[in-house]
Amino acid sequence: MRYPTRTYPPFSTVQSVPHFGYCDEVSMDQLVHARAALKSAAEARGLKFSFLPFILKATSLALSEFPSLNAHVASDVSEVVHKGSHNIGVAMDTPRGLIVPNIKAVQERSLLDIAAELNRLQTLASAGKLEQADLADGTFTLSNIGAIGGTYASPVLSVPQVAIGALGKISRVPRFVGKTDTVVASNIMTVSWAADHRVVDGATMARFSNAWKGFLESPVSMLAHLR
Ligand code: CAO
Repeated sequence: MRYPTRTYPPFSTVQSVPHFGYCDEVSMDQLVHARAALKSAAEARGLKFSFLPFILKATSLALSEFPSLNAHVASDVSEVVHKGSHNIGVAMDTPRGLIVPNIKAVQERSLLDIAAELNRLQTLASAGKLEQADLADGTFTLSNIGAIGGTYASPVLSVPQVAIGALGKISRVPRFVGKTDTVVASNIMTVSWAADHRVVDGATMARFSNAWKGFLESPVSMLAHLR
C-alpha cells in the first residue's frame, strides 16, 4: 500500500540547519483555573476548549515582544523576513498521520476565536479535508505532544520558519513554594524549543520563553494586552 508523503522540506534541508534546543517547565496552576472558568462559556458556543487557545495567545503575545522568532529565513541565509502576522502552526495527530495546519493572525483573535479555529482545523484534519490555504504560510509552530504523553521532546524545525516549540504533558508533581521549604502539588508542563542558530541566539530564545511562560503562569497578565 502506498501512502502520500507530507508536504515537508527534504530531511537534508532540515538537518543542514544548525539548531539548538532550550527547555523549561511552566506552572499551569493558574491556567487550570482560568480554563475551568471559561470552559462552559466556550461549550455554550459549541466549542471544545482545551489549554491550547491560551498557549497560542501567549505565544502570539511573546512573539510581539520578539518578532525575530516569527520569521522565515532564506535557505542561503541571505535574508530573514520578520512576518507581520502570527500564523501559528499546530501539529495534529490524525488517522492519516501528522499534519500541521496553522491558525492565521493569532494576534488579532480572541481566545474563543482561537478555540473555534482550532476546532475547525482539527475536524478537517481528522477527516483529511484540510485545504492548502490552511497548511500554507505558517510562521511559527507548536506541537502539543503532551496531549498524548511525554515530558521533553526534540522538535524538528519547520523550515523556513526559525523556531518551534513542543509541549509536554501537564503533570501533577511536588514543587517548593518560592524560596520556602513548603512543598505543594503543582500542575507542571514542560516546553522544548528548537531554533535556527544561524539567525536566533540562545539568549533571545530564553527571553522569549520567559515572556511566554510569564503569560501562562499568570494568565491575568494577558488582559493587559486586550485591545
Ligand atoms: N497535558 C495534559 N493534558 C492535555 C495536554 C497536555 N499537554 N494537551 C491536551 N490535554 C488534554 C486536554 O485538556 C483534553 O482534556 P479534557 O478532555 O479534560 O478537556 C484532552 O487532553 C484532549 O485534548 P485534545 O488533544 O483534544 O486538544 P488540544 O487542543 O489540547 O490538542 C491537538 C489538539 C490536535 C494538538 C492534539 O490532539 C494532537 O494531535 N497532539 C499531538 C501532536 C503531535 O503529534 N505532535 C508530534 C509532532 S512530531 O511527529
